[in-house]
Amino acid sequence: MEKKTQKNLKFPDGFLWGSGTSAHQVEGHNHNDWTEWERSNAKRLAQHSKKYWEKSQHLFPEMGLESNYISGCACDHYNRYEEDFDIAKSLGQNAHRFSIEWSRIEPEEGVFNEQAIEHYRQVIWALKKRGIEPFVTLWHWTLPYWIAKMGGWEKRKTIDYFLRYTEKIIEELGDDVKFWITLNEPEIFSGNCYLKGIRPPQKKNILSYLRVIKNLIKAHKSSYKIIKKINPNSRIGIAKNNIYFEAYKNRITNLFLKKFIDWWWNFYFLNKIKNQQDFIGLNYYFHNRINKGFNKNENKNTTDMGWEIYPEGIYHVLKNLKKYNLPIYIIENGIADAKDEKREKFIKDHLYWIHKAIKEGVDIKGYFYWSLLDNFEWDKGFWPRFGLVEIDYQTMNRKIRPSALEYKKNIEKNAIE
Ligand code: GCO
Repeated sequence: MEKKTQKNLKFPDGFLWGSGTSAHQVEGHNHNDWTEWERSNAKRLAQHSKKYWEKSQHLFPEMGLESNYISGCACDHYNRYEEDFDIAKSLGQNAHRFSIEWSRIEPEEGVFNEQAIEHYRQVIWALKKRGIEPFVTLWHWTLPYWIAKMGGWEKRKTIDYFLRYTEKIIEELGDDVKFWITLNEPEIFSGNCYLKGIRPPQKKNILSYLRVIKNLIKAHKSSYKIIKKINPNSRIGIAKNNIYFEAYKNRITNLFLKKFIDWWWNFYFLNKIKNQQDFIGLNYYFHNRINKGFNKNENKNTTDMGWEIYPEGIYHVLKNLKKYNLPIYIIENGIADAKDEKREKFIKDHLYWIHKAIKEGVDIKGYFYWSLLDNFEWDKGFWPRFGLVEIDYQTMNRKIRPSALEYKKNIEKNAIE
């Protein structure tokens, strides 16, 4: 009888495999606009969770506690990065994304903290020593408190501050880093902070929202130029959260809405910076079947946070990015899954669709699972568990989840089965 052979789907040679974190979510002991906001909002968020997350309350009782919403010492990654990178290496990873915390670098206006810069130099070297390629984000949502007090991204002055900070970082660390991500998810940031008003500074003002987007575009373009001037060989992009939008039942109004929102959410920012990026950093989490402006997803399978799991969406999103003719790195894709029941399949299914896009000519060069560690999930706090590595927040012990070992098998084979 003929033996059934399993087919391996190979990824391109030199494909980067990694995972990511962001400073505020893992480092601990920061002082920035978020830590201030956490202090004054923890109580409200704890109370709100009791209603909003009623059904998952018993699974994650910590969501009802104020302490869940205070980043505090987070994962103590600021002190334990060597241990964490040892884990990443043991999991076969050859790339890692992290962010530099601006509030540590410039705690007061114009005052740069050399010790903090030295810290990140050590972090970068720690990665390189382990054969791990650093992807460094300059701004992952948190601001030095003095900038936030002055009006944050609504003010044009913040662009100048960002450029001065960029210049300092690139002069100091530029020689050791090839891949830079200037900004993380401008749409999610501006939408949550200036339109929905659920994250600091909690505004609900369309003009502020538009102003912030405009300033972020400007900030990226100018910082791109600064980085290139100092280090022409560096590769620069942003982290772009794209959503797979569909029109429910292909109804005409839904199609029209889909077209508009696709343009605004997925492409507007990228179009504006199309001459100032060397790669596209894609973050993929969401699918949205639009019906009269509302979301009509089937939600057959969801994460601990109730987000629909829809791996096929990443394929469509990738195909739609092909028109930019740039290399694409998937720099975030992940799942909150405390029991680690769905993560292995989640990763494999997404890799399957990514592979299909590669086969059809999309130039995809890397995949970074979000996240290496369980961490502080912004206004949700610590209860959502995204990590390949589980953190015990009492002891700070790290424990590798079984799905991480499955991911490792893919990395070692540079393939999925
Ligand atoms: C984001 C952020 C991450 C989140 C992750 C899960 O891109 O939204 O970069 O900080 O933790 O996306 O929500």
